[in-house]
Amino acid sequence: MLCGLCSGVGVIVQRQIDMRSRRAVTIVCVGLLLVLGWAYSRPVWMSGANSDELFLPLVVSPPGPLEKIDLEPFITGIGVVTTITHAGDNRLFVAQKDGVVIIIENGMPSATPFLDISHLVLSGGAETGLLGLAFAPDYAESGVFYVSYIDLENRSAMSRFTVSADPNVANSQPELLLAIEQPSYPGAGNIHNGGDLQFGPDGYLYWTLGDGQPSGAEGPNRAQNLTEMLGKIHRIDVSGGAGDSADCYDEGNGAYTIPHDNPFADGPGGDCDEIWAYGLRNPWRISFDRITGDMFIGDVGHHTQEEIDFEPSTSPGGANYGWPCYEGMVPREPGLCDSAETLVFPAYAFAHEDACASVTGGYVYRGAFDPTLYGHYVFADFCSGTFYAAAVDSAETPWAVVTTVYPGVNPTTFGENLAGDLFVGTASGTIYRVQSGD
Ligand SMILES: [Ca+2]
Ligand SMILES: [Ca+2]
Repeated sequence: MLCGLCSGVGVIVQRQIDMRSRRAVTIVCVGLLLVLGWAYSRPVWMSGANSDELFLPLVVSPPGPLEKIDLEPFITGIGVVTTITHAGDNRLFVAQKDGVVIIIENGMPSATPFLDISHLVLSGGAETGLLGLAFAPDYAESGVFYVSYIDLENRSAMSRFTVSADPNVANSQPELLLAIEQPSYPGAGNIHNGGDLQFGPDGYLYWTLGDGQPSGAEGPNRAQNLTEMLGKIHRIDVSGGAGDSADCYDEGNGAYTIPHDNPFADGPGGDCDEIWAYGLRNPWRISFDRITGDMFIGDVGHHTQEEIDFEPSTSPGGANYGWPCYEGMVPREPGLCDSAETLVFPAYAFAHEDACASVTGGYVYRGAFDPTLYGHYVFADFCSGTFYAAAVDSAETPWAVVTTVYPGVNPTTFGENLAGDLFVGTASGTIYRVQSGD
């Protein structure tokens, strides 16, 4: 269309001026179009602006293949990071293991915490503390958000909170919805607690709970037992919508409902109606792809395998991810499960190469800032500092995976801002921006 416009101008000019002038006008016109074309087609990063600003529609040339995962320091000197998320605006909310949530805005951490529930949280153990934070989809109107943590009774607890009249400070009075007893073992303490909270594209709240079993100890097969909550992913309705009553909780007010199509909903007693998926050991960080709605689960392994489970957005729920019958793809106690045909095996698994490996599930990058990283699910190994990027938009299976190792970086959690920029939090209190490198 632009070329046609230029020709049209040229024709009009042709009737009015001599050949030399026509040539000069044509050169100027083509030059203008080239400049306009560059302005509209340049990559986003050339604009020098933050990716949370609005842009004109872009025509970006196809990116080259991802070669390296780059970490750019974003914030340092905070506590152990367990959740990075947003509330539907430009602020980044960072939950710390000790029970404090801070806001990062314009690259600066807030001086005053958004929330401090350190007096409600048992955070002394390796895997205890404030573990999950999720803002209601209607947060801008309701001011409601949810926090999961290990409470002073050593239980997995989930509470509702509200924001105060100051948008940067929350009320610290919890409304305890439910709390679940957690086993504790001498020498190991209270571990494998899961604790992630995410709202799905269906508006329901998903909560992960590990099976609570310490490494090296045999015990009850909780992950396959549908009458208890541990070793599962739960799906509940906290919006006040119609649904069945809460079923399995040890403490709390049970002020949530069970979606009618939850896969094991059988009314009071029997199976726990809250369960969405089972057969999980320690689902440490789940996420939903903001474009496809697919769910990605990082499930921490035992002695041999770490795994990423993939659940398509079309899933009706009820998937059995196989623990403790299989660890990754490796049989462990297959007799504890129904036949292998009934199980969902990992989309990706990696073997332990030394004594320590612990997967931290991540996110599919869907931001506009980095076209090379777009469509990659980024996750990591807490122990070795290995970062993985799996090309999940590709039709190829298994996924093509790029790895980059950052020794000494212990990634604890990933998170997105509103624009889809990807961040990783660490045990040392540094948050990095995750991007493609070369
Ligand atoms: Ca039931
Ligand atoms: Ca599994």
